[in-house]
Amino acid sequence: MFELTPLPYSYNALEPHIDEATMRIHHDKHHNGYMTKLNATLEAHPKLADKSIEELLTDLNSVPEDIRTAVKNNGGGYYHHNIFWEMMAPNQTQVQGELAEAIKKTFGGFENFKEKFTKEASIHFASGWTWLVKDGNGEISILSTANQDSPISQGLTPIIGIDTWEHAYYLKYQNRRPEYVEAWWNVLNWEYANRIFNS
Ligand code: MN3
Repeated sequence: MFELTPLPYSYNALEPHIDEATMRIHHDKHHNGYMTKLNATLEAHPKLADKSIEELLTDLNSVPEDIRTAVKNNGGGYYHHNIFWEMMAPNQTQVQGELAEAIKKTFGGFENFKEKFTKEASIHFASGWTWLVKDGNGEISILSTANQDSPISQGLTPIIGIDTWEHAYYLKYQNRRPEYVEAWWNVLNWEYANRIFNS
């Protein structure tokens, strides 16, 4: 059975950028909902019970066809929120070392990267996510995915990512998604991103 881990900080820790009410509903209702449905889906398949969520999503073809879509959607939703909370932090951190170098090399500088990513996340026409991902060769790129489709199902490692489902921002920002994306940069956990990039 998969479990819901508490947020690594308090519900109001990301204020004023991400508000407490949104964090409470997002974690306790939405994230919890994906987990509950995932567990219900896997109940009839005890053979899958020993697998980690990463293993399930990395190799969706090994998941029985009758539950594959449910695992992709609810497993993706469960996993993405696990890492989304880790990708944010109340204290300001900075991109460093090799990840900073890779961003410079790939996008011509941090500001260019930020602009490109912000634009992509702001216009992504779907309930989904926008990510910075790393491929098997250590190359990085910006990737948007629909629904809860996971970069790890494509063999890519998410380094940072933003939830662009309306439930992630609508209480505070309503239809102003670009404002939410701008605010999110203030709570990015670059220590996490640096660590994942180097792993
Ligand atoms: Mn969400």
